[in-house]
Amino acid sequence: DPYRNDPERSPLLIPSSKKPFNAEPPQQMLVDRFLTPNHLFFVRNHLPVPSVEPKDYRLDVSLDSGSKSFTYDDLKSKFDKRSVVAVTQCAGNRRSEMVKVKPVKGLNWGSAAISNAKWSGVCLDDLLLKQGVDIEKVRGKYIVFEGMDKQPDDSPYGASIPLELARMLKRDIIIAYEMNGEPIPRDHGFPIRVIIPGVVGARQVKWLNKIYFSGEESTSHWQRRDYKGFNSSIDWHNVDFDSSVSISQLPVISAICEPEEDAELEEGAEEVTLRGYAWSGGGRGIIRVDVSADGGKTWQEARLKPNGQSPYRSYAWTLWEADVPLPTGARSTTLVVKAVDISYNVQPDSVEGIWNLRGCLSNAWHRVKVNIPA
Ligand code: MTE
Ligand code: MO
Repeated sequence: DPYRNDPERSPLLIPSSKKPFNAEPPQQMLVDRFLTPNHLFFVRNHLPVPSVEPKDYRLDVSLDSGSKSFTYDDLKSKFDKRSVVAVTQCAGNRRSEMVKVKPVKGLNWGSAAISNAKWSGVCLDDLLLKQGVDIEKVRGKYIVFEGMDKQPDDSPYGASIPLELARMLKRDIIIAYEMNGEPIPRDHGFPIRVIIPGVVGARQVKWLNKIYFSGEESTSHWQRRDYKGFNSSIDWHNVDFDSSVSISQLPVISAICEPEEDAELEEGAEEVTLRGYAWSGGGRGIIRVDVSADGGKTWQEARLKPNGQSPYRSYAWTLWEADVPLPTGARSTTLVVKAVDISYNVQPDSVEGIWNLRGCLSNAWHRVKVNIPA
C-alpha cells in the first residue's frame, strides 16, 4: 500500500477520498475562525504523502547561471522571514453543485475545499536575489515548481505560473516553512511548500524540492491535462486541453456555511442568521456580500468582518454574517449569497451556464434550502 506512511488526520475532517487522502472540514467550523486551524485545513493530495527528514531536505533552484541547493536550515536562518495570510482554494470547490446539472469527473467537494492560513517563510524574490538573480531580468516564460510526491512512473507533482504573474506578485510569493506559526503539517507540504496568493491551490506545490525557469509550462498532468476551464458544450469526446488556458488567479466566490442544506430552523422562526465566507482571486478584496432569504427576489447586505488587507492586495478571505427576515408563513425557503469584489466582479446566478467537464470554478450564487416547521 503506497499510502501506508500517510500521516494521521483529525477525525473531524470529512473525506471525499481516502487514498489519496482528500477531505474538507465541517463547513460551520470552517467559518468559526479567520485563520483555519491546521488540523481542520482542507486536504487535497493527488499522491501518497512523502516522508521527509528535515536534515535530508534540499530545495534545488536552477538558473542559467547554475543551480544552488538550500537546506531546511538555510531557508529558516539565512533569510528574512516573511508572512502572508492567504486563502488556498481547490479549483473543484463546490463541484457537487455542478454534478447536479450533469456528471463531471472529479472529487465531489462541498463548499469547504477552501481554507485560510498565515504562511511564513522566504520570499521567492529574496531566494533568487541571493543567487544574484533579478526576477525582472530572468529569461524564460514560466517558473516551474516540483514536489517530492511521485506518480508510479516516478514523475513528480508539478505546476507552473507565468513569469509575468510571478513578477506581479513579486514579494508575495512565499517559500513557506510555517503554517499558522507551526512547522507545516505533513499533509500540507512538510517541510516546504510554495504559496502563491490569489492563485488556484493546484499551483501551490507542497513538498517543494525544485524550482526552475522554462520556456514552457510544467509538463505535469496537472498543468497540461487538468485544472483548465471549458464551455459547457465541451465533453470528453471533443475536449482539447492544449486549447485552453491554465487556471491561475481564481474568480470571485462565496458560500453560506450556516445553516446547512436541508436544515430545520426553529419552529415558527421569523429570522435566520447566516454565516459564511467570500473571497476573490488575484488579490481582489471583497467589497460587498448580498444575502437573500427568498430565493434571490430581495437582498440585503451582510456584515463583513474586515480581513485587515488592502482591497487591491487582499489574499485572505472575508468572513460575513447576516440576520435575515424569513418570508412569513413559508414552510421552506432558499437562502442565497453572492459576493462582489473590488473590480465589481460578481458571481454568475446559475451553475448551468458555467458547467464544465471537470467541474472546476463552480462559483454561482450559493443556494441553501431550509425548512421552517410551523
Ligand atoms: N502539491 C503537491 N506536491 N502534490 C499535490 O497533490 N495538490 C495541489 C496543491 N499542491 C498537490 C500540491 C492542489 S490541487 C491543491 S487544491 C492544494 O495543494 C491543496 O493544498 P492543501 O492540501 O494544503 O489544502
Ligand atoms: Mo486542487
